[in-house]
Amino acid sequence: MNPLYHKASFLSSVSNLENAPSDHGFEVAFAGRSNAGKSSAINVITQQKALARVSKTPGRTQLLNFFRLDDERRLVDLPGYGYAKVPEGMQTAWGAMIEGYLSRRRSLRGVFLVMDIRHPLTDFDRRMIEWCSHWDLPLHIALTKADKLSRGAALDTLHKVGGKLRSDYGGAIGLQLFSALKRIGIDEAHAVLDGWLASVPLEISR
Ligand SMILES: Nc1nc2c(ncn2[C@@H]2O[C@H](COP(=O)(O)OP(=O)(O)OP(=O)(O)O)[C@@H](O)[C@H]2O)c(=O)[nH]1
Ligand SMILES: [Mg+2]
Repeated sequence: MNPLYHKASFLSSVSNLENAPSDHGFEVAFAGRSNAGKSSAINVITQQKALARVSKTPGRTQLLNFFRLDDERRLVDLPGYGYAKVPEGMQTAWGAMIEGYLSRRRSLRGVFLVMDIRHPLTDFDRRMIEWCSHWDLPLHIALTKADKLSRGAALDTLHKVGGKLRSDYGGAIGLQLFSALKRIGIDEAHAVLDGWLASVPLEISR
């Protein structure tokens, strides 16, 4: 594993883009439905138990949470979408904030979209995929909680979702199995993030 990830530290939580950290360098955003497992994915990818807050109550992360990897690189935990109990006004505000972030954030190098393998490609996921394609943002999808299915069923879902992505959006979207609990797909996720973040020399470890 690139030592960069293990050095991740909390930078800031913001409720609007104006307060986000300076927009330089390279950033990867973790997006997905509420409760899909975004924060858990960030923790296991950075090998830290509680960097991003994991919650049993969906819809808790309403802020953009920035994590610093080094002076030039960050991970961002985006607020989860599509939680039914969130009032409609808040859903609209969510959409505006995410859309603003995706369209204006110049350091954004890619979107890591987390989908619960048992509920892939919801309407909200599709909206996110369309936004990414609209703004030419590289997109990679992790089907997480793969531990909830047998290996065979997980692979079956992987192939079905892959087929749908190809037929609906063409071939440019990465797709993998993932589990924060059983640590499935961590190397694959690191390789994707390395590709998006490693366009400048790695910070020399001190
Ligand atoms: N079995 C299993 N449970 C997981 C996995 N990843 C996350 N969970 C659980 O799913 C729930 C939600 O996880 P979070 O990481 O908080 O999800 P989130 O997408 O950040 O949710 P919000 O911040 O509310 O949008 C928690 O109870 C986690 O423990 C996984 O790979 N396997
Ligand atoms: Mg979260």
